[in-house]
Order: sequence, then structure tokens, then C-alpha cells
Amino acid sequence: MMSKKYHKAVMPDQRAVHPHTFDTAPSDINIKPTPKPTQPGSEPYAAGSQKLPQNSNAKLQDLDTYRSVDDNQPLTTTTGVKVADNQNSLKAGVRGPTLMEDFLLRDKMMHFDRERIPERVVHARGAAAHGYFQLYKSLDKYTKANFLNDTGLKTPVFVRFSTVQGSRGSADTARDVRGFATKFYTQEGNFDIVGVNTPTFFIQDAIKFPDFVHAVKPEPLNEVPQGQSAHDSFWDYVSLQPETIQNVMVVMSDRGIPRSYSNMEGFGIHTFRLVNSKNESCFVRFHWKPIAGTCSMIWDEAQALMGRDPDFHRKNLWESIEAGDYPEYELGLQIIPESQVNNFDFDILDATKLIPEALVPVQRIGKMVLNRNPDNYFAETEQVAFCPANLVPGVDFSNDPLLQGRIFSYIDTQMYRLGGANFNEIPINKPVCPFHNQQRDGFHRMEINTNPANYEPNSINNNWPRETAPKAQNGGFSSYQETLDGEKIRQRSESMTNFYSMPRLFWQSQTATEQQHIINAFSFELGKVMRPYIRERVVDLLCNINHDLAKGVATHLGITLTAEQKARPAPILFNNLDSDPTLSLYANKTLPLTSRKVAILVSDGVCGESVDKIREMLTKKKLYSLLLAPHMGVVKTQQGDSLKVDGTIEGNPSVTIDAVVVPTNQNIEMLLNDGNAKYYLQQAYKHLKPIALHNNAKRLFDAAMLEEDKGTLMDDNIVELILTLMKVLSLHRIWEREEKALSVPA
Ligand code: HDD
Repeated sequence: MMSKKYHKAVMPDQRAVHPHTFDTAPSDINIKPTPKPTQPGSEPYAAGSQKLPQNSNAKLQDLDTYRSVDDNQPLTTTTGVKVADNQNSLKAGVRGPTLMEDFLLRDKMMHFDRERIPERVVHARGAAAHGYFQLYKSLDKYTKANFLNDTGLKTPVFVRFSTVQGSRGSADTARDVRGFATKFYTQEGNFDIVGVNTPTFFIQDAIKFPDFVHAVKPEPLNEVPQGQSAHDSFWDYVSLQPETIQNVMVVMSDRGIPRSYSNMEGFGIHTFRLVNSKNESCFVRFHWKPIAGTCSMIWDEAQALMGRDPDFHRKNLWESIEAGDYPEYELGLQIIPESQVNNFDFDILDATKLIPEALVPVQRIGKMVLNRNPDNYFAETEQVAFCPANLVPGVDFSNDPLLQGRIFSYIDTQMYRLGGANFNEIPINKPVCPFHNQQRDGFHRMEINTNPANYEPNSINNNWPRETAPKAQNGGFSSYQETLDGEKIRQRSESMTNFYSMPRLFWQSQTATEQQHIINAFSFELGKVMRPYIRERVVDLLCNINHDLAKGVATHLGITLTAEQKARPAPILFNNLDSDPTLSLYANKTLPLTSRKVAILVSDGVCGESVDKIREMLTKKKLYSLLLAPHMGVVKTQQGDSLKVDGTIEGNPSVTIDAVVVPTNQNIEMLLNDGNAKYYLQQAYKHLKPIALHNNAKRLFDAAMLEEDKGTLMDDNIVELILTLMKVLSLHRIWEREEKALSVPA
């Protein structure tokens, strides 16, 4: 029966290339993924569930029950019928039409035809990871939430990072806000902090959100540009809606182009409430502080990456976790006692204002570690549903009008995006604690509810499931009893009308380098705006914040400021503060070297001993090295050995690494004649990265026609060279080079 004609379409030579591909099941496939951490760029990857089982937690164990492993299994239809031929549809004669009877074809095709679901209306592009959160000290003084009281608990988390504007397939390194959404699977239910990497937001009232998003998304006529805010409708909106300018400043700053997800802060933005077991409440703002410190890219680098490696951030997250180099963040709280709410000259319910750390310090209360990659992008990262309304007892809302609208919007969009009311039954969204209620039916209901009573109260089943009274822990949720007295009114509060003091403080808190980057970013974006009156209106808006900023941007745009604009007084200081260094990304001058990647450029003739030394020193400090050559395969060293190449110079361009080393090479002409090698140094130089040149490798530097500075390191002693390289690398970038780098072509 299993005659050869079943597989006639298969070319015989493919059997040799893929030895197991055409065997029928079951077979003895013994290619197993490596269970060990793998350094970035190494193969093979393994599914998250097969790696580091010691990192499992309650949520991952829950997901285990849904994971399907195909090894040694026959191919079947969705109804479990084993498939004998997956190559040919059922036809009336070998050259005849396909028969309607072909249920195998239909089963496969109909599922395929429905594989896409609507992408998120914002934050469509994302990457996620599993991990855990653990408290440093109990917060029972402020909240009764179990996971914020018990320091012994390791609460499972799932975190999704995202960009806002672009579609699912857009590039990671666009200038944009980054989503930073965390789902805590607590024993009292799911708690989500659905935050971003900017400390403020663009608008104050949720009713403005659809307008704002329409404006920033691609232009409606031609869906251009993708993943960019540099277009007319966005800047038109900004110029007409001055409440946006604070967060626009943040996005135009280096925060809009983070180096990696591990290097950015996260902010819950809104003021929330914490409620303790005595029913006392205080206000709180949530922060995530990255252990790896904060730093960003150079704008030209970010743009180049959009083409050269559009998955840069997502790969970095994945590879760091694969390598056991786990992204870590501390959870920080700004606690504001209710009695102190009126001590500020801004409104804590205003999402366009941050509370400066100089006024309310951030208490670091616990650590989150992201230690496992998802197994399946769609099942986990795409189907996860975050919602700011996912609260647990001990946390409550404030009256922030933006937050109030979000409470509704997320569930609403998820019902649509995930196809109905049962999206919380999708494995990644299910709580780890038990859940019981009278909700029933709907598309794709998974639970088989056996309760004969699907209503409450009931006497048929003794009124199960029953309410739980609020109590210290594991009690029922009860909303904080806030006294309210107001007229039904559509009006913005007077306390939210100062739009310019906050951006002034933000501007004044930046280093000179960061300020220049802000000017450059406004200039770049507005340079892409076609309508001159929009450009002029934005410059006018900037005149309300700071003259240097407005003048810098105006000069780039060829706009002359009027006498009135030049004379416009500065806004009052934000809560009497001149600056707050925590708003600068580079307040800490040096950074840990976590997950830094160093390229080693080689060709035949390279000194193998030097390469070994470089790798040994970098690996010891947990940096990654990539041996790059003009070709794949191996290079023959000066000593006659073969060195395995990790990738080509062209395929792993300098924008994807943090520093470059060129070891001495008796055949350096080979690199001198390679345009990609010269370009490598030029780009690294342009993007202010350290360049280490060993011995005669300086000839490559000279050929690239670059000028020496404190980041271009030259030494005949390889040990000294690499030690200095690591020191310079901890500064992140050679800022002093920036002006000189302008003369290097992009
Ligand atoms: Fe939002 C997604 C963060 C205001 C409506 N938002 C979304 C995500 C993040 C944020 C991180 C992606 C979640 C994920 O990874 O699945 N959004 C914010 C922050 C805001 C904010 C920090 C202001 C402080 N958002 C905001 C408003 C509204 C929305 C005012 C509507 C009233 N946001 C949505 C949404 C999304 C969303 C349309 C799209 C997909 C989703 O919710 O699940 O409902």
C-alpha cells in the first residue's frame, strides 16, 4: 500500500540533504535541542520549555499542560487521523482536478486561511518573556496585596515589550514609545502594570486617544510612513494639542531609541492607589529600573538597523535569555500619602506630568528577572491580553481621566482581537489561582462547567461559587470607599492646564549631548513634514519651553523666529525645580557590560593566539564575541590553525555590535581590500563605538581615514588593549567624538 508513487513529487536529492524529512512516522529522530545556555548567534536554539527546567514556576507549570511536542509523533489531521500523504491533493487522475472529497486538503487549508487575527490597534509589534518577581521587604504598611507582602513568594510574570506606531512586521528600532507591560500571576488573581518607557503620556483624557492614535499612525490616504511619527498628521496633531508636548519631548530624546529592552526604564505612569488591611489608602506610581542601566542608540544607527536588522531588540531579548544573561529590573514605588496630594503645584491625576524623584524618591521594593523565552510566539506573545483594570485586592484606581478610559478600552479591544468573551481562558491569560463564576458559553469556551446552577444566588447548588468578604489577604476585592461630590460635567480640570513647565524641567535635566539629540530629533522629524505651517506651529510651541531648543530646531528648518517668539518668557519652574538628574539617561556615567557584543574582524593570516586571548578575556567578563570574516567557514591563522568563523563582516554589520577589535594579521591586505571591513570601522566610529586595533591592524584604521580619539585604541600588547577596551565600553559611547563623527558619511 505505501507505494512509492505517494511521494513522486519529492526530488531524490532532497532525501540526502534532509535525512529524516521523508521518513514515515514513527522514526528515531535524535536531533535534540541543546539544553544548555547558548551564546548570541549560536545554534541550535531550543524551545523555552526544553531549556533550563530549573527556572520553571507556577505559571510555566500550568502552561506545560498545553504544550505539545511533536517528536516521534505521526502527522495527523486536526481530528487525529494519521496522514499518509502530505504532498499531493486527491485528484481525478494524476493530471485531473482536485476532488471536493479531499478532507485532508480542506482540514489543512481552512485552518491556514484563518491563521491571522487582528493585530493590536497600537503596540502591534512586540516581544515577550517569562520570569518572576520577588519582594525585598514587605509593603504591608501600604497594601494588603499578597504578592507585595510576602518576601518569600516568587510571583510568576510575563512581560511584553512593544513599539506603539508600527504594524506587527515593522522594525524594532523606530523612534517611538516602548510598551512595557507586565502580568503578575499572583495567588489572588492577575495583576497587570501596563506601562511604557516614558515617564509621561501624550494626552490627559482617554476620549482623546483615538484621535491621537489616528494622527500618529500612517497617513490615511496611502498608509505611509510605517513605524514612524515623522509625518504631517502626527505633527499637525501635536501642534494643535499642546498637552502632547511633554511626552513628545521625551520621545524626541534618546529615550525614544533605547539600546535594548534591558536598558530602559518602565513607568506605570498613572497614579494608582494602594490599600492596606486597615482600609487606609495612599497614592502610588509604579516604576521599573533596569539593573543594566539606561542607554540608547545613535539615531543614525537606529535607522540603519531598521534595514540591516529590523528584529534587533527582539533578538537581543531572546539571545540574552538564551545565554543566561537575564534582563533584570527593580520595581520602584513613589508613595504619596493622601495628605500630601495638594503639596505639589501640579495634579497627580495628570498623566502628562511625572512626579520628579527629587520630590518623591523611588523606593526600590523588589526585583523582576526575565529568565525564559516563550515556546510559541503566537500562543503566548500574541495572545497575551494586558489590562490596567486587572487589579488584585490592595491596589485600586485613581480618578486619572486617562486611566479611567483605559479601564474600559483594553477589555473591549481584547474581546474583538481575541475573538470573544473567553480570552481569559487562553492559557497565557489564565490565572494560576482557582477561578469560578457564573459566566458561561461564548465562542471557544474551554471550561466544562459542571455546576447545575449558572446563576447567583442559587439554592440548587448551595449558592456555589460564593462571595468572599474583604479581608487582609485572600479576601474579596472591594473598591476603596472614596468620598465623591461633583457635578456631572465635561471639562478639563484647571489643575491640568500648565503644559510647558514639565517639558522645561525635562529639557533642563538633560546633559548637553542629550539636549543636542532632542534638537536633532525635532529637526529630523519636522524636516519630513510637508506642510510649512505645521512646522512653524511646532517651533512656536517650542518657544514656550526653551529658547535654545526652539532656536536650534528653527535653524535646522530654515525658520526665523519672530521678535515676539524670541521675547516669550520661560514657563514657571515645575514645582520650583531647576532640574532632576534622574530624567537624564546618562546620569550614571558608566554602565555594566551586560550582554555587550564585540566583533573581531579576521581573515586568513590572523594571529590565532591573539584571537584566543581576546575571546578568553571577553568571555571571562561575560561579554560576547563574534568572529567575523569576509566569508563563512574557517580562516587559517598565522600559526597554521583553523578558526571557525561565526559570521560574515557584511552579514553582521557594525550597527549590531557594541565594539570592534581587529587583531594583528600577517595578511592585513585582505581586510584592507575589503570595503565591508573598512566600512565596519567607519560605521562603528560614526556611532561613537570603541575600536580596538592590535599592532598592524592600525593600517585598516588609516585606510578608513578616521581620526584618533579616546575611543580608538591602539596597542601592540593584546592584554592591555582589551583591558582598555572594556573600560571604554562601560562608558557606552564616545560622546566627545560626536561632532567629529558628523563628517563621516552615514
Ligand atoms: Fe494603551 C495597548 C500602554 C494609554 C488603549 N497600551 C497598550 C500596550 C501598552 C499600553 C504597553 C500593549 C500591551 C501589550 O503588550 O499587549 N496605553 C499604555 C500607557 C498608556 C496608554 C502606558 C497611558 C498612560 N491605551 C491608552 C489609552 C487607551 C489605550 C488612553 C484608550 C483609551 N492600549 C490601548 C488598547 C491596546 C493598548 C487599544 C491595544 C491592544 C490592547 O490594548 O490590548 O486598548
